[in-house]
Amino acid sequence: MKIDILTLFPEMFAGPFTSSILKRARERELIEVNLVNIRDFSINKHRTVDDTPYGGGAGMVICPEPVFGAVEHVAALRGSRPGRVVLMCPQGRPFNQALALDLAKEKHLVIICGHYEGIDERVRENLVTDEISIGDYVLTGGELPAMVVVDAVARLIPGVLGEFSSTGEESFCEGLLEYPHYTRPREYLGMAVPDVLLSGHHEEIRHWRRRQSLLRTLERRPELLGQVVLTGEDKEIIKKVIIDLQELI
Ligand code: 4GM
Repeated sequence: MKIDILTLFPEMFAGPFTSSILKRARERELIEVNLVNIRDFSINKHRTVDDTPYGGGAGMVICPEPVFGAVEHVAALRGSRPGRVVLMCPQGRPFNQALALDLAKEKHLVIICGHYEGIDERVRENLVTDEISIGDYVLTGGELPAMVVVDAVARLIPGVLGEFSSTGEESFCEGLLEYPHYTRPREYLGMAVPDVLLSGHHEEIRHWRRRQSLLRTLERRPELLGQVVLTGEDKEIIKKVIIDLQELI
């Protein structure tokens, strides 16, 4: 996958993209990340990219010309229009695992990182295909959100996590939260690993993990359960939880 990131601060991406799994994915050419400085497409000699808002008010707005120029540049570089042009912004659609899976199908992504009070509306209307938010909070720029999206998408590309790993067994893939994990030692400061995990009974372990996933989801994120297809086993587990709870009242 080719990812072009349009930003005023390309240096911010150095850490995450030159470490760990994203570094390896780039080395193996499973992803190609190209950082484009929006300032290089400024149309004035002072290299400015922002201006005061029409109608007045505080703050600055990113002008349309440098952003259109930067998108034209990446389209020419790639030889075609990008599949999706994403704008990271607090008003966007909430980012989640389903959207990451959808974006992971694309051959070419463009991500625009805004700043200041925002970006000229004509960029949104004519260039952007997807406005995405990583959460209900405002940041100083779209760079950290872009890194979050690239990380979540890249790990879904075959080969990025290694040849045999699966991205399917963990939180959100099935819509449930993940079960607890343990490794050695068997006992640490008096805290023991649950016996069932040491039992070697694969079926019991699978059932325990499923139950833990359901309990965690019920307790922490009950709204997620509305979107999950529950199996017969799941329904039995939940019924039993309800009966156990009723005994307490
Ligand atoms: C306004 C318009 C994204 C502000 C475009 C970006 C939070 C998020 C910005 C922009 C951002 C988010 C920059 N803050 N919640 N600030 O995903 O890029």
